[in-house]
Order: sequence, then structure tokens, then C-alpha cells
Amino acid sequence: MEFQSATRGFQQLGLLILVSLLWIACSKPKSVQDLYPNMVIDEKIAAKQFTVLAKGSEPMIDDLEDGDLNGLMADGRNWSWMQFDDTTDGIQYLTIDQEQTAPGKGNSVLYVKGGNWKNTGAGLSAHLVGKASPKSMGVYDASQYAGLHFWVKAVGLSQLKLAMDTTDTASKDEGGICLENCPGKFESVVSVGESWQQIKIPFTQFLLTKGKHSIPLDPKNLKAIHFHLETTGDYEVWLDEVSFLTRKTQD
Ligand SMILES: [Ca+2]
Ligand SMILES: [Ca+2]
Repeated sequence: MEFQSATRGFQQLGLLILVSLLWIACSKPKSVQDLYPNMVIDEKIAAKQFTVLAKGSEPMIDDLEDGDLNGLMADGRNWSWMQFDDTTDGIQYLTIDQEQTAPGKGNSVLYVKGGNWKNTGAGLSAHLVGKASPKSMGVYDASQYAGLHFWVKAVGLSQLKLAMDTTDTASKDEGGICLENCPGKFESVVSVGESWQQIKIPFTQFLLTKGKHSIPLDPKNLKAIHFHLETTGDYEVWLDEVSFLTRKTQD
């Protein structure tokens, strides 16, 4: 009798553990809407978004060698380098510089200099199909690529925050479809120093986080890549060979 009730106790305990595990598995957020259930989508803007599908054959996003601030028009991309800032009284400028030590072919690199920001600082963005018509409604499907690659060196900055937005995380002002309670961006932070460093970040390492939960980036609905230069001090940053990782160059 006692043996039977002990067996039943174990069975009940087993069932309880199984149900709990299932509950944890099911409650784990998988999409942006799971993570931010209160976000409001602009249905009209959502209906106007169109997808540019990358073939995956032209990974170079910009090598700066043509000497202008328009990104390379390749694999459907159509964009120019843009700057953003925290709207305090700082300063930042962006130009092309010639560097003897530049990585890759040629000496042209992207050069940013700034300082005196009071809040989150400033940065640079590549809205990958931002100039495709109708403007700012384009979404880039980069799922044929595996991640982001670039070379960087910096003075006055010890880390660089990379962020990507997708259609649903970007607000209407940023060309996305989110109207209210918008999530942040998918982010990844890397250390930078005064000598050139090669950075490779798989898409799966870009995370959108809320509390204890995060979801990885799905590169199907990319709007933009942002380079956040978060400091209140003076800084200089050199960037070059900004490209996608292909499945072959991922490791
Ligand atoms: Ca270059
Ligand atoms: Ca260019």
C-alpha cells in the first residue's frame, strides 16, 4: 500500500515537472510581438512595405573606395551613410579619409569625429534600401547572408554598439511600422581599440532584449545597421570593408 502511494507520488511529481518544462518552453518569446505584446503597428505603413531579396552573391556593403558617402549599389541595396545623435549640443562629422594602413584594397576609409554629447551620443546608420522607391518603405531580406563584418579602429571609444532594426522594431520615423510602445533594436557590443581590428558578428548574436528574455535577429526584414558611438567625450572612429558575412566567411 505504502509502496503504491509512493509510486503514485513519483508519477505526479514527474508529471508536474513535465508540465512546468512545457510551460517554460511555450512561454519563451519567439517573435518581436511575443516580447513586446503592447507594441502598436501602423497597418497602413505596414501595407506599403516592400521586400528587396538579397541573392547573397555581393556581400560588400561599402569599401569606401569610390570616395563618396553613398553605399555600394549591390545586391539590391540603395542607401547613403547617415548620422544620428541624441539631440544634445554635441558635434559629429563624417567624411572619407585616406589611411596608409587601411585594410582591404585601396586606402579609403570612413572617418567620424565628434564629441561633447550629453546623453547617449551619436552614430552612423546604413538604411540598406532606404533610397529604393518608394523611399524608406523598403525592407532588406538578408537571409542569404550570415552576419556582419567590418574593420574598425577608434580613439576615445572602448566599445562599439552595433544595432539592427527590422520592420517591426523600427518606428514610423525610422521607416518601420511601429507606432507606439516600440521595442529597441537587436544589439551586439564589441570592444574597439586604437589599432585596426576585424569584427565578425553572426546575425544570431544580435539580440533584442526585454528583462530576462531575448530573441535573436531574423535577417529577413532588415531596415538598417547602426553604429552607436556612445560616449560623452571626444572620439574618432575609422571604419572600412563593411560587408555581410557569407556562409563561407562566417568562421
Ligand atoms: Ca577601403
Ligand atoms: Ca561610396
